[in-house]
Amino acid sequence: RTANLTAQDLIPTTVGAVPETKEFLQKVIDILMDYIKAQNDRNEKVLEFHHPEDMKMLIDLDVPDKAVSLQQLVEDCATTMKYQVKTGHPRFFNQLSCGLDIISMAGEWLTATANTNMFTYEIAPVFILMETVVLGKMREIIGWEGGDSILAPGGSISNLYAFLAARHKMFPLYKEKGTISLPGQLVMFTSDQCHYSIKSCASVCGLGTDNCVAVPSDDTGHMITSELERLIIERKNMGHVPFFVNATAGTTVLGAFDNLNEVADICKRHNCWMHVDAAWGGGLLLSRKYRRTRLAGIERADSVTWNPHKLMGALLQCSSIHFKEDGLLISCNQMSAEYLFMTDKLYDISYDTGDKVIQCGRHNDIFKLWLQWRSKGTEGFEKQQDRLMDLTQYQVKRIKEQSDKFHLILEPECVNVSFWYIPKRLRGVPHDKHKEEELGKLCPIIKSRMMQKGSLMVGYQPDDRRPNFFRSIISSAAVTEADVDFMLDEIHRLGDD
Ligand code: ABU
Repeated sequence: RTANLTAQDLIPTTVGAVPETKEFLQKVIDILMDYIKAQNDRNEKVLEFHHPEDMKMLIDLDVPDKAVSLQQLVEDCATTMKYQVKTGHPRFFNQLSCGLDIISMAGEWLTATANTNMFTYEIAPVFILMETVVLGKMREIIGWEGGDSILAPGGSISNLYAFLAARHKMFPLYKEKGTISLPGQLVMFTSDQCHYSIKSCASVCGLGTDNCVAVPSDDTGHMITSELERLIIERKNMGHVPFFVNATAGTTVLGAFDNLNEVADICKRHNCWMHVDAAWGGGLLLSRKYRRTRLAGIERADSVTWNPHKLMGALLQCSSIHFKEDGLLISCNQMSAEYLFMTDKLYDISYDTGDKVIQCGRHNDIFKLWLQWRSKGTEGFEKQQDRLMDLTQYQVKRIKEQSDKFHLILEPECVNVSFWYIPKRLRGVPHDKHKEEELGKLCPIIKSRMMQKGSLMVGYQPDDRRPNFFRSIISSAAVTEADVDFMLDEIHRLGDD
């Protein structure tokens, strides 16, 4: 039936078109189920790679003047999914956010169906209450009583909210008077391994990136805290105003956790706001074992970024920013637009969260997380975190058992594993800078082969100390020990010439 119909023949334009609408949606669900089945089939490719110019020939991307049929739309959906990288495939180790949690996905469908905005209780009553409950629970897990939080569009924006609140807390006149109200040049500090969004705060908020001081890290990616203190004092002696320190709990490349207690001591001594960017490592707060060993001291922070769309496996996107002190978000960001945030409403307007943020429209990122949390319980999340860390240890063990073929760069603290593949010609050659250069040159070659074959995806990058090296990520519940073995065996197959 869909062959001759268009969107005009469905609800709402055609009243009573329930069977037609259902048939169309059922066809979309069939495509979706085919995708999920293929994604979980290890005989299927992770991706079917085509260069952009070739891809343009494989899918009709035109947005035409005349409506296409429903049948064509169904085919468009199938073609689109055919060429999408299967980020939930058990052999996708490329990105920090991956996997496909079915319950979270179901939440996302219903979220799309509800199609509401998160700025007022008036139009999103249940979702707003869910946000209150889940974010409150997350603050409790961080170790705070009270406080305030919001879901933001990604970790970078969450970090920006932390910066804005810190500046507002310490220099409240800034909101109305701007830079003239500041006592001098504000300076912020973060390790040279931090996510680039921290530096971006300095550029976006008028400090200039020269006033985002990169604190050196050690060989394993941790901020050298004695250097942090030295640099704060150095800037103070220059007449500057250090006010904000970011500690990273789970760096993007190496997965390192800064020493939060040491950073907290320094912030206290120098009256700086302490922010923890735990966008990546925050999930480990749910594990008693790893909270103790990786995140001790996080409760001493003033603000924490934590992305459930990473280690917790909530669907993209789902990022949260938390504050120890209640009231700061609203006081910092409120603009009191009267067409939305009337003060004489029927209900308690403290539930209108929209004026706490600098955006107006806010996507509903809570329902998928709330539903997922109920489906697992906090205990289920703990097991999930421990399992991901166990699999990472398994990978480390397998790398060490094949030390002729693989070189482990450091013992991982998170689920990032940094390593090189050693081809036949370099086995037994002493490890030095020259050998590292040669190993680095192989990474893009192996990566391009895996993408063309479609069998695997693992990322690589250089850092300040090393040329290119592989960084694999295990953050999907689909991954097993056999997939970890496949990853290493496949890199060997692709690189051994
Ligand atoms: N925002 C960090 C994500 C980067 C990654 O997936 O590798």
